[in-house]
Amino acid sequence: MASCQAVLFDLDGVLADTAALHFRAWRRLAADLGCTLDPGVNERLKGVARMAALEIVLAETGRTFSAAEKAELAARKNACYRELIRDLGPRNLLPGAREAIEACRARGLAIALASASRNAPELLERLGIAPFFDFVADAGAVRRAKPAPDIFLAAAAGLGVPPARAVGIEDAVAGVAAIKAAGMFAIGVGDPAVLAAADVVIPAIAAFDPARHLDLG
Ligand code: B16
Ligand code: MG
Repeated sequence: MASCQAVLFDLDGVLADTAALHFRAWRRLAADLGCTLDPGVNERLKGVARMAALEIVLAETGRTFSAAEKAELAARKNACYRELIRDLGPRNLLPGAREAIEACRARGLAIALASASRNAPELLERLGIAPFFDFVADAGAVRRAKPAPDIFLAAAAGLGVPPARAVGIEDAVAGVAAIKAAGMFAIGVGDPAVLAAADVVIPAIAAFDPARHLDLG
């Protein structure tokens, strides 16, 4: 890999455990529809944009829904999720998340967020880390969601860094696929068996060490 100039962070599951809150909101929606979501479904929902995630949840119900019903169900899930994130604060950052960001900044690396969540800007504010980010890619503005590379390419472009000089950090299978499709070095956070497509896998963001995991030239 060419020497690294930028680090592109995913949010849910990397910097904060909001994946669990997304799943709670999806579970509540499924329960309203008379269906119980298996924890295994959560892995498939991670990093997946809202409407695509809704399709995964609705498939579990075995029922069909009109476009208008789907729009209402997605809005209902988002309202529930927003209720769940209302009280989040800096204490909800995953251990080592702030230190990982600070370590990158201390080495002069540019930092961007490449989250699929349209709630990401609000989350960064609540978590108290918004000022650290040089650029936040707009999940609502990209044409194709993860596993397409669009959000990571938008993040690198926003920083003015070539994709080959950027590193992405992701917890989701769809996210790692997006980083690789963007031509970037991928650091997976989680289980190496699940994130087999990543270049390096660390168990949690607390294990991230720029000096060890990045080519700093
Ligand atoms: P929203 P990430 C993703 O965030 C979540 O992992 C995924 O579960 C969620 O469906 C998606 O954001 C969309 O979120 O409904 O808030 O726009 O992991 O890419 O930071
Ligand atoms: Mg994620």
